[in-house]
Amino acid sequence: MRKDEAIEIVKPHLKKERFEHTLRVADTAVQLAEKYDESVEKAELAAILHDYAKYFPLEDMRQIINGSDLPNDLLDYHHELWHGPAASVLIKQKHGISDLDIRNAIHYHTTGRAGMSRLEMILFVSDYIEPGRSFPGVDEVRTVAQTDLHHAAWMALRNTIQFLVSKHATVYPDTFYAYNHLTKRLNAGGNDIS
Ligand code: DGI
Ligand code: FE
Ligand code: FE
Repeated sequence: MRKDEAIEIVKPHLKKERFEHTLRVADTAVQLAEKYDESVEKAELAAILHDYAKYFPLEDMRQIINGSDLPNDLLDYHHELWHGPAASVLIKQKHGISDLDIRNAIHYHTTGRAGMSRLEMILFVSDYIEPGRSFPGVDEVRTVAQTDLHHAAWMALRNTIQFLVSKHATVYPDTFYAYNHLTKRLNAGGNDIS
């Protein structure tokens, strides 16, 4: 699918700010794909489509999740976690995108997961560091993303877990699995991640 076709699909479903966020995530994902030798086309397409289902009615997302192979335990967690998995199903069913790496990048863009592919990490980090984001600590993640994608993904996961815990929010298991996986990897590599 071409970039302009993907934009036409998502644009009617996104508010203005969310559409602008989407374009910034796409720019960031292209930059990271160039840096880390990933397909620029895949990174751009995954980024354009990643928040496709963000404003779908909760009932629609619930139905998509129930009617698919997606884990039903998603429905026991915050509905913010539903839009990535729902979009990964929709882009295949409605728009014929079957590339599994693109679909996984979209599926896991909110939670992360253990053993993310390079494309998955590029989208995960791009969504976190795009220039419109102002989370505490985001500048540090932006800097690290220029030299170490795994470390940047680890920092984004750490910050998100800390943020969720500070709000007494639940944390979806995949987010912990992603964090643990990258922690082991970084420790094994002798990186100082203290
Ligand atoms: O859709 P975006 O706003 O661009 O970003 P996103 O898809 O990363 O959604 C982030 C929101 O999801 C953020 O407000 C935190 C929330 N969230 C709720 N529960 C979890 C969670 N994020 C993660 N990683 N894990 C959770 O369990
Ligand atoms: Fe999202
Ligand atoms: Fe997003």
